[in-house]
Order: sequence, then structure tokens, then C-alpha cells
Amino acid sequence: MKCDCDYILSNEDWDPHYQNCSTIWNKNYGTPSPKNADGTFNLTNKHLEQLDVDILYHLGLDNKNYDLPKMFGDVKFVCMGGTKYRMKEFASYVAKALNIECKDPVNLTKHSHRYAMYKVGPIISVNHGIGIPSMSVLLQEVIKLLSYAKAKDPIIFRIGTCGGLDIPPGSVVISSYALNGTLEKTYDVPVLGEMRKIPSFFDNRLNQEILHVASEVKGFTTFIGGTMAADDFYRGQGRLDGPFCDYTEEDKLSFINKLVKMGVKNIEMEATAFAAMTREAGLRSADICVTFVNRLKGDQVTPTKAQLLEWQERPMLVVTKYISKYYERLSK
Ligand code: R2B
Repeated sequence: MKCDCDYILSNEDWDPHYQNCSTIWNKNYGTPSPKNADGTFNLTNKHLEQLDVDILYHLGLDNKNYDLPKMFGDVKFVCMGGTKYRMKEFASYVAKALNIECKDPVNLTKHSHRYAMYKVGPIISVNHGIGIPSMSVLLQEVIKLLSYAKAKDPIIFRIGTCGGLDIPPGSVVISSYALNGTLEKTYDVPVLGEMRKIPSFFDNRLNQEILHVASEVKGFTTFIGGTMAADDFYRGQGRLDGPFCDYTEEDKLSFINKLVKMGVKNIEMEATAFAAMTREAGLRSADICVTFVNRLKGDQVTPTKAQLLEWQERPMLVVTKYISKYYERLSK
């Protein structure tokens, strides 16, 4: 099996392959890689072949009445984040940075009303709402969209906000793995009445490249570390400020300190499913979040709106720089 990594950046100290390189895939999973020689990828669900039309219900698109290869075949990067507003802002931001003409980004999912998806050049910017159920519905339809569109070697980023663990608010965290609420490195989903546990690791090589780009940006520090993905914002993250709390501050701190000792840098609400599903599809992905609070010092998000808006731009800045490097490399 030949290496089919389309390297974005190079450094001999980094891991030699991306996680979805066909050589790694065969060694790790013993199944054929979903990736084709031209970088397009196949969906592994054979039932889809029986469908006359596959309706991507929450995107308001389908693979019969829309020419998906024409509309999305050029997509190289997908950037996902929580809110519609932030992802519209990202679409304008990345368009400006890359000199792509785009006056007012148009929401391509406007028939469905659930999410908002924008496209500028080869970049999709789409919101996913809060938490794994909302994010995973969107992500699975985006994965099908990219496959039907015959997008080549797409990379999916999640840019988000989170609580930081023992690092200054405003720091950026790139997730190396994701923990569920009981601290296992799996995305847990009940299937046909039984719990499935799907590994939730991110692509080390891609993370090394992103950290390299992020460390060139002045004004904040970027860390690589574990991420806990909670299914709740309050008790599920050990907060003391929810409507219910049946543990003490000492209990909370001992839990947060346990996470810190394990190398966990942040808590958000999507990373396990994001890592697991992108890996299962054979796609590269990275989760890049800015911290709004140091959970060792408090639970409430107290910085001003202006400060939060400025911090929120940091993951956007890092991803935009990374995408720019890709185009710099192409033009050489
Ligand atoms: C971070 O922010 C949201 C909760 O406020 C959630 O989507 C997350 O992971």
C-alpha cells in the first residue's frame, strides 16, 4: 500500500503520516481505506446504494435534484462552529483573508432552517448548534455531502469555545483526544439498544501542523492536549452554578485537578463524536477551541462581550492561517 498523504506542511520531526493515510488505515483497521486514489472517499454504508435519492434533510439538499459535484466538488476545507452568526462571520473573514470575492455570504440551507451553511471558494462554513446530538446530525450530513460531491481530501475543522483547565482564559486548545463524561477515550452511542464505544482520537500529524501555524500568531498561547466532551454544561462539567448541584466545591476541584493531571486542557461538548465520526469516515479533522474561563478559578463566563468576541476570533485566525499556507504551497 502506497502513502497517499497530501501534506500541507512539512517538518521531519512530525509524524510521518496523517491518520487517514492508506498505509496507516490498513495497518490499524484491516479494512480497505474509504479513500480513493484521487482523494475522493466512499461512504461505507452499503444501504445507501439502494436509495434512489438521499435527502440531506437538515441541510435542505439531496443528491438527485442538486448537482452536488458542481456545487461542492471543489471543497477542500469545512469549518464548523456552534452559532450561525459566528460561522457567517467566519465565511466573511476567510474570504477577506484569501481574497475571495464574497459580499454577503448566502445561507445554502435556507429551506431547512436548522443550520446555516455558507460557501466561499473551496471552504464551507457551517454551524452545528450545542452538544453532540446537534453537532453529529450536521456532521453526518456534511460527510455524505462531501462524498456525493466527490470532494478531494477534505479537512474538517471545529472552531469553538470551551472552559480551560489550568490555562489562562483566551488560550487556544487543539484537541489530541477526546474523553467522554466518564473519562474514557470513546464516543458512546446506544445503537439498537446496546452501547457502542467508538475511539475518539484526533490526527496527530495534522495537529502538529496546526500548532506550528498557531505558534506564529502573537498575543495568545496555543496548547495541544486532551479535551473532555460533556453532555451537559452544568453538572456534567462539574460546575457549581447550575440549578442542581449535589457535590461540594472540594469534589469539583478534585475532579478538575484529576483532569489536569491526565493532561486534559479543556471541556467542551462535541469532541468525542467529532473525532470518532470523522475518523470512521476516513477524514482528517481538528478541534480548535478558545477558553473563556479557567475552571480551577470559577465557573461563570465573566469577561466582557468585547473581550469574548476578540477571543472567539482566535481559532478562526489559526484555521485561516493554516488554509492560507495550503494555498501558498499550491502556488509554489
Ligand atoms: C462550547 O460552548 C457551547 C456551550 O456554551 C458548547 O457547544 C461548547 O462545546
